[in-house]
Amino acid sequence: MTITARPADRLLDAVRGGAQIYDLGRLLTIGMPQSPNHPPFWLSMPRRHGDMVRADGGSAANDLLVMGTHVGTHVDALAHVSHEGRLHGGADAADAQAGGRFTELGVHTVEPMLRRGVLLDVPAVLGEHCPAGYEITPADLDAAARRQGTPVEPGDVVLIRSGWGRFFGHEDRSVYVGRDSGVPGVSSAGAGWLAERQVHAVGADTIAFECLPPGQGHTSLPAHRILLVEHGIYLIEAMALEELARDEVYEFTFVMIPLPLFGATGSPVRPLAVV
Ligand code: UVW
Repeated sequence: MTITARPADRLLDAVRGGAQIYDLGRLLTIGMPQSPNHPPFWLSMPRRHGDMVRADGGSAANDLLVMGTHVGTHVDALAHVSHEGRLHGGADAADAQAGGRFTELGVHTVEPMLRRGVLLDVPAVLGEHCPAGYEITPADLDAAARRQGTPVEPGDVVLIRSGWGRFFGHEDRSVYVGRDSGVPGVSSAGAGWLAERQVHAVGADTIAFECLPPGQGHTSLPAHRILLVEHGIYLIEAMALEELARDEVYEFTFVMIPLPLFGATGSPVRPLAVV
């Protein structure tokens, strides 16, 4: 597997201690907010210290993890969404899923990402956090890129901050999920803007990347269709983008390694921004 090496010099700086690393992944905990479309996160400890004490007096604890692959900070593989029975590239979705694994477009085919990353900070343009259900428009994206001086280039990973990430840790998890109130994000027009720029992947600080209009739940996802199915652009959801925005870091080396889960539709990830 070939990995784009352009930002490697900055990574070397990081290894030498000359760069800062931002963790863009959310803590995975039981009860964290997640889309009702997916099975919840569950972790238990079936073996505790003392359950099996070795001859040398040592013992090991271990865990059992059960979770949907689209829970917490995660990447959507191209197999995740079909439209009118077709996956990206035109493959028949029914055929592709027949064996219970997506051999062609599963998340094991998503290469580790080492690319230019750009944060588009929309609240910095609007002067406030995006309200619930707000559709982030191409004009907003243009304005954010212009204000920051970071034009989007082909092959980039573009992270869109709406400000909604502040609700991830809210005691009422339904606020972040936004089933009734809606969630801000791009819709068809914004997805088209990203696709025109031939980006490699996109991400956001929200549960479904795209705008969820109030009262519609997670039922209609046009940006998923445009990006995943029509253009082969990966989606990263539920990202932690607050620290990048706080430090006004808009351009960075983006690093992300999906788990090579053979045939799966997505993977939990812990993306990094290196500056
Ligand atoms: C949602 O379920 C809303 O997100 P995804 O399935 O794209 O991970």
